[in-house]
Amino acid sequence: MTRAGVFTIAEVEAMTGLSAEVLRQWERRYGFPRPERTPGGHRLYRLEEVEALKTIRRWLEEGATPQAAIRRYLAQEAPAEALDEALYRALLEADLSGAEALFRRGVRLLGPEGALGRLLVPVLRRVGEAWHKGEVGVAEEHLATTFLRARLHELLDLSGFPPGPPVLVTTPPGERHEIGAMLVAYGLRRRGLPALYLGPDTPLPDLKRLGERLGARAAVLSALLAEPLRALPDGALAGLAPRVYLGGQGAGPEEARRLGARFVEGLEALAEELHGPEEGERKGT
Ligand code: B12
Repeated sequence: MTRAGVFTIAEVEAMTGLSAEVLRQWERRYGFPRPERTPGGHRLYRLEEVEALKTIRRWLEEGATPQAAIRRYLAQEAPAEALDEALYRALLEADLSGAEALFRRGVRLLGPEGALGRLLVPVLRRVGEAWHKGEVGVAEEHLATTFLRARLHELLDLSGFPPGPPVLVTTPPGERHEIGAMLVAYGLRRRGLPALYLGPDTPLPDLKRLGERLGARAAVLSALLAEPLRALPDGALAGLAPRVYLGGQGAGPEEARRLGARFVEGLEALAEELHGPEEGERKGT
């Protein structure tokens, strides 16, 4: 044994009966096990991984394939840190039931907001970045994004809809990145606000009409790109609802002011503003 609780590949071979070649192949193909490396590049396995490999070995003997056995282990017992790698791989291999089990485990271990922030968003960014670099095809990116968006939708549906004048959440015209807006809607609902997620890219006159019809308390727009905002004329967002907020990476305080909206940096600040009285009410008018 090299040091307490850490084992070399030869030791793992002896303890589990799995050959070094199989261990390296699984690491490459399935992202599990994930040994650390010595400065010289030698693999070092933790005790929990060795125990997991023994369990997986038992399932193989019972007739499971390596892929199914590893997914089963990850979905049932893996620590939270191993989930994003496993979910990423499951999605790229179109193993949707494996991906579902991994996401559910994430929700159990991290709670819904933790699973969104620490699992769903990092995996989505990774798939998208791989697509932008041409490492992953459009079809794979669509499948993964559709799956992740559906999980987020599911959580949004389960989060309940508090009573009161709704907060309309969407993205500006021309902006198709919608996950930020969905996360904002979810976060607001968790904070007791009746956020209605409309989908992305809503034409502004339609947004205004719906707001008027429903007596909305506010409209919230999420902008990941700066260009769609720049394309809007001065004051384009003013009067869409009694209060209009703009946030996301593509937005900033100056652009928000030019467009007639208030810039908000984060979810907590937005929820606080929305729970508070309107400016007119604050002054007692
Ligand atoms: C997924 C993705 C897509 C998907 C979107 C799917 C969907 N239905 O949403 C698809 C494939 C459609 C897509 C398309 C494009 N994309 Co894209 N995409 C991404 C990717 C990988 C992830 C974006 C995402 O969803 N992030 C997750 C969310 C949660 O993060 P977020 O938006 O930053 O939100 C956080 C905060 O900002 C905050 N927040 C967000 N909104 C709000 C609002 C308020 C009020 C508040 C308080 C907070 C808040 O909450 C979140 C908490 O973490 C990014 C890469 C990246 N690293 O971000 C590129 C990226 C954004 N895309 C990019 C580009 C260039 C494009 C395209 C132009 C590509 C093309 N040539 O067609 C198109 C544009 C489409 C359009 N017109 O909108 C660039 C943008 C570069 C730039 N800054 O200008 C990026 C950065 C990739 C890159 N490295 O080049 N994309």
